Amino acid sequence: MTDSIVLCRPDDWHLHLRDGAMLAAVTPFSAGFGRAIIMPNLVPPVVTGAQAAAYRDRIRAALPETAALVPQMTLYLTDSTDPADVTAAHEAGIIRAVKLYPAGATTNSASGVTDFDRVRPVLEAMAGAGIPLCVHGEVTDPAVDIFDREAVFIDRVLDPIRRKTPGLRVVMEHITTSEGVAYARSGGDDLGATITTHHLVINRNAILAGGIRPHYYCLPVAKRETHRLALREAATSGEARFFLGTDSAPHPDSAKLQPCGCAGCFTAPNTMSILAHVFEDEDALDRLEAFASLNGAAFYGLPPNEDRIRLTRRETPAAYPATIAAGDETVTVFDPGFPLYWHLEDA
Ligand code: OTD
Ligand code: ZN
Ligand code: ZN
Repeated sequence: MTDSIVLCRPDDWHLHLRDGAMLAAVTPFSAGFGRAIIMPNLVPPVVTGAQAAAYRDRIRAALPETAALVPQMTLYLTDSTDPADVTAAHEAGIIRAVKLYPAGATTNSASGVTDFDRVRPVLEAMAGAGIPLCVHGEVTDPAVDIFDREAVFIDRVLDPIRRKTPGLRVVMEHITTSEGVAYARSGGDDLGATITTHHLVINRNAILAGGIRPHYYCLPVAKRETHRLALREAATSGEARFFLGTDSAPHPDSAKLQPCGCAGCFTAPNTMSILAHVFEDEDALDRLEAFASLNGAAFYGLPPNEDRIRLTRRETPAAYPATIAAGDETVTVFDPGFPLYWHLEDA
């Protein structure tokens, strides 16, 4: 049995670091990734290049001195985003991508796009400048069943946007369905898809069977088992279009454990150990590096990180905190439901 593997340092192509006390508490847990695409859904959202630059400074201040992490900033696309501000922020090296949230699709997405024709000039400018659009792919139509919202989004929104905007590079964020996998595969090298750690581990039973478990509730919501298996097949395939975006999304327990609890799983502290377990299960440890360290960088036109990490399988499970403190609050760490024998170490 392989008991030690060395990988190029991984990147996290979809990460929520928040702000204030939460930012200070959670950022060190992502410090071992080389790069991370930082989500802009703060309150208020990061909508201008100047706001992204200021947020990047706050992230840098929250990183330990030894951190590898280089934050890759994004702008939150709204109906009134200025195309010139987007291209200027990109040229100045402040932003790596732009994020599209349909209004109301997930946590803090109230300012998202309500009318896709209004953002057409921004999308055209992005296509021209090669700036990727990261897409939260769920319709918000209350008439659509929540388990169908990703598949319906692909047909109603994503495919039309891509057809109308040739050359636009698109990342389907956190795909959760076999339809998402199939659509990602239908594209050329202008289309990528991130897959989270938790969607490789849980299906919807984790949230609902035998009691309601708010810590497994996230958006897009986990689907039935066939979809989880499709995601595992895609992630472990080694195909260049699929790469890691943890979507680690911390919330205080006081906000999750409510009659109307909020969505998000906090996976930053144990992601690499969980992924090694999943890839070992699928007999695909040799493809973990493609998924976590190579494919995303290539999509974004960046070289792989130069340094390396080691994952070692030991008899004693890797320790990680069940909860962490953030100011006066606690945040619960994602529990995969199995012991984590793969320990993350410096190479
Ligand atoms: N999903 N929670 C959050 C974002 C994501 O859709 C997402 O990217 C969040 O809390 O920001 C969640 O469940
Ligand atoms: Zn999302
Ligand atoms: Zn997210």
